[in-house]
Amino acid sequence: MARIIDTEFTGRSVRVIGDPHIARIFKANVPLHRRGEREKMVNEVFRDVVSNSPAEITIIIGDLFDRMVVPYATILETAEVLKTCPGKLIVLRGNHDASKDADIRSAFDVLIGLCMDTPTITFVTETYVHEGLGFYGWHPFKDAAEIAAQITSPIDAAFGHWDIESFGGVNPNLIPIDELKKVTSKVFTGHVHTPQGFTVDGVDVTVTGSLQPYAHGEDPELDFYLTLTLEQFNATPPATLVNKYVRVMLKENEVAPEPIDCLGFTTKREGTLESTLDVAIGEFDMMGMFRGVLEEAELPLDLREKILERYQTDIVGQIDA
Ligand SMILES: [Mn+2]
Repeated sequence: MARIIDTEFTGRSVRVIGDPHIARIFKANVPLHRRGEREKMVNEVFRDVVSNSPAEITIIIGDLFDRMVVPYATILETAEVLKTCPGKLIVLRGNHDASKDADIRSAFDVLIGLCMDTPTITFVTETYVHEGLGFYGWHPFKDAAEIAAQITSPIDAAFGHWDIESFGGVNPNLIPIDELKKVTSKVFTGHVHTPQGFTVDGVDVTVTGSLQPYAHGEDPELDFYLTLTLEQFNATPPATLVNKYVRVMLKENEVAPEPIDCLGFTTKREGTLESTLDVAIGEFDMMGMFRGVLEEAELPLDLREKILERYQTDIVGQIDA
């Protein structure tokens, strides 16, 4: 399900949309004939939550794009979707939307240019205050506390793209509670992909979660990503797994099952790192390398698939035969 929050602040309706990661490529462990499906699904959900937002203020909480550079068509389509938003649209910059290399212009920067003719859309690269709500963009060269200090008047809520924990050492993107608590007691953040909420120093923090879960470990609702023991896997009708990513945990002497028709399939042996070797031997390294090269060259997904399919049927098929 889409991770969006529909709420209200002193009479203004607000929709918060979790990290969309448009143009994300789902390829790890995805069967060849299912490639591209999830990408399409993410695009459709994104269009739906933006175009049909019931709110006066719709907020995209960062990481609109999955990476710095995406195909031209994707930027154009995204601009078109943003312009369908019925009310005011505020888009925060996330860490995936800007580079720490000052010379690089990202897809996000191009998108800002494309939307300049639409005054109802605001992109937030530092800070912005709108009708008593405070917005904080991710910044490649300024830390979160420095950005947060720019807003000094009380606000009904703060919206940012912050980490919620430090992983040792200095984390410049750690949620700047000390600064935020001076101006509000209600905070929303993207960046962390698993929805959750907590209170710290009297500040209510809501983590929207990404628009959809994008990996095992981001999906407590089990909408897409399932981790099963071999026993559970064998007891589950394969038809119920067709639109799931399935990870089968294997005990030491269990044999990896054959892949089934699903969005993604992988096995993991207890106490080891994730491994697809058991099941991916058929497409071994050449396919992976080939796919990587095509992706780097930014060929359109359907063309990529055609080339890979030709390779698979004409070359690998011949060798196998
Ligand atoms: Mn993100």
